[in-house]
Amino acid sequence: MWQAVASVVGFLVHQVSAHGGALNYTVGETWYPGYDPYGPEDQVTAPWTVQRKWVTNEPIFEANNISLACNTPGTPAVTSIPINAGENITAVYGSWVHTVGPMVAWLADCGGDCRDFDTTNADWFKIGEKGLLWGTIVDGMWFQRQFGVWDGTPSSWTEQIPASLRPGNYLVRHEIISLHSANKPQWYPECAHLEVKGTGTKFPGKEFMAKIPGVYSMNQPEINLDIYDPAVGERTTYTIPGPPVWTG
Ligand SMILES: [Cu+2]
Repeated sequence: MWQAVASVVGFLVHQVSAHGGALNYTVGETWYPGYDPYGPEDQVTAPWTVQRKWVTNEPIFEANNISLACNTPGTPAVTSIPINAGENITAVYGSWVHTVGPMVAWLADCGGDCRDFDTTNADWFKIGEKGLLWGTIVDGMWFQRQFGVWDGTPSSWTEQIPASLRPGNYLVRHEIISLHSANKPQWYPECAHLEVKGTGTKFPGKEFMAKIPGVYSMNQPEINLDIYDPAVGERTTYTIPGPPVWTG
């Protein structure tokens, strides 16, 4: 129960600062508390810690920042979220306030124990992404806008672990890219450790893989844009950068 209390305290802090991140995860009815950047320091060694450490809910502004992988400092979690291939994982945020930009969920195979895994070696693949649902870039319905419920309750984002994925230890990375500041994209990434179970045998090929940092750059018009320029903001399509989503 004290874990739930810690999350509520963190949630209040996040509302005040108008930024945020993935604070908790759910699989079915089971809750897994994440690392709270405004919680006690001993979380980092607590036996329940499933999320890589992050120390501020401020965004990352640079496409080539090494912290783009798993935030700052992104040091390993203690344990993992058990999940069967084919099940859904939900990332639960505090009350999310930004409204424009894509959200992408990624996995990377740790090739062994995720506690020993350095993300500079990671090959990331997408398992889900959420972009512009309808309307225009500047004021249309992005999933990011719909997901921010504005009534003080948490925002939830659900994606499926592909049913045919081979079992193993994986990082899951939830990323929100906020594009409301002209030509100044904001990244909000957090990672957790997963133990994927099941009888799957598949793994995505190279065409689905990306390096992070590496997949984004300020040369991409989907990343470096001014949504308040009508030539950009009035468009009704937005292509999420990076490789295609792998669905198994
Ligand atoms: Cu913010």
